[in-house]
Amino acid sequence: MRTNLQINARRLWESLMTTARFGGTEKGGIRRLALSDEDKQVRDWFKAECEALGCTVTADEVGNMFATRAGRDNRLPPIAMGSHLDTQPTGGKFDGALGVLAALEVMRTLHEQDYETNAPIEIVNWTNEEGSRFPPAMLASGVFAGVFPPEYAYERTDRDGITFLEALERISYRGPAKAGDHKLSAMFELHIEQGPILENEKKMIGVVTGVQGMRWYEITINGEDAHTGATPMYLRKNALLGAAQIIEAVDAIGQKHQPGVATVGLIENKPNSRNVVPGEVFLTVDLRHPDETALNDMESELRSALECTMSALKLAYEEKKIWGSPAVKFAPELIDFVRDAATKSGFAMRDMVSGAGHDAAYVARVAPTTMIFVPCEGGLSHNEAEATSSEECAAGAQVLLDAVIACDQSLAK
Ligand code: HGY
Ligand code: MN
Ligand code: MN
Repeated sequence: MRTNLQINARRLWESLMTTARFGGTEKGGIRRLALSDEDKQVRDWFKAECEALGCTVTADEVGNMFATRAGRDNRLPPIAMGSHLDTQPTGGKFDGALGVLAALEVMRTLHEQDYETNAPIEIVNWTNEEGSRFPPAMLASGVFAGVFPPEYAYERTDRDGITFLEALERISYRGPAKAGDHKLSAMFELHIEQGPILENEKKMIGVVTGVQGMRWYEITINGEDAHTGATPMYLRKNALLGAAQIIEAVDAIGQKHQPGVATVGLIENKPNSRNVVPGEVFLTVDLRHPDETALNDMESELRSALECTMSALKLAYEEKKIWGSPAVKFAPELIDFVRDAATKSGFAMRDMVSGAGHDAAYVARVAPTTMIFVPCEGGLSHNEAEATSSEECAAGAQVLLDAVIACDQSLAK
């Protein structure tokens, strides 16, 4: 039984623009760090919108939010549509928000059309997907998938020393349910591509088949604070010079291993005074590649670059791999629902592997999972200028709706 339910593009766009005000920045982006006051504002708004549709809204022990709409057979685990509402410090309006708000639009459409599904349908807002405030990324979906114990999440601290648990309790989103006790029949995540492929190829839908492997490292370089005027060049132990050479080396590793990527994104220089030779630098490294063996090569090249750079400059250093998420393949049967849904609406599509990390990468460990991409302008993301059109958001939401209904009908057989 096929349906012709149509999502409401204008209503979806309005919700995207309304919620963009929670943490909205001068330049038109969003600063809505995980478990911040702005995150609480959007969570409260989301909860009220879902309850207005008759959904029950709960939170688990790490703040993951579940808005559930009953179906005919509520013994079945829900079919979920999830993403995240937290953003980068200079994030855009669509990264994460599109997936949650398109899911809300699907829920609104089912509700107003009085369409009864067989299985319960659920929207999930995963806590702290970005990992910008509380590293690593995808932290709470990782707890849900059994990758991390909740205590690991609780003790993660931001750069001001505030713990995840303190922030979670402060916004009153620590729920009673154990993360992961909540089974899912399936999860679909709609997301902007955050890269240029769909736009360059004029494709509306990305049929995402998996996510590349990702690893994060934290490096502390120790030299010696010294006077910039009185200390001769040959006597210096300049930690910032060591950092500069490592930044170059990391970029060279990325260039050499394309389509892999390698980035130093966060750096803290101490004492960061114009007339002190820096004695200490903290920096982070992000390595990614679709192939685990290549990722291993990149990692060992990083370690040998550290070794020779630091000994040549007489610097001490400490390197710690704080996170690794291996390459993931999504569920073929869900990928087919996405393909069929895009075909039904006549959208041009192409298969692709996600360059960015997503909660779907962890949820795929405990439930059949897949993703849907739509283009974003210039492939730009993690940037306040991130943009996409109402038409593209609506296309993604329509494919999400049709894929979820097809999944529900298939499970009912
Ligand atoms: O890092 C990532 O890929 C994601 O945006 N958190
Ligand atoms: Mn995201
Ligand atoms: Mn992101």
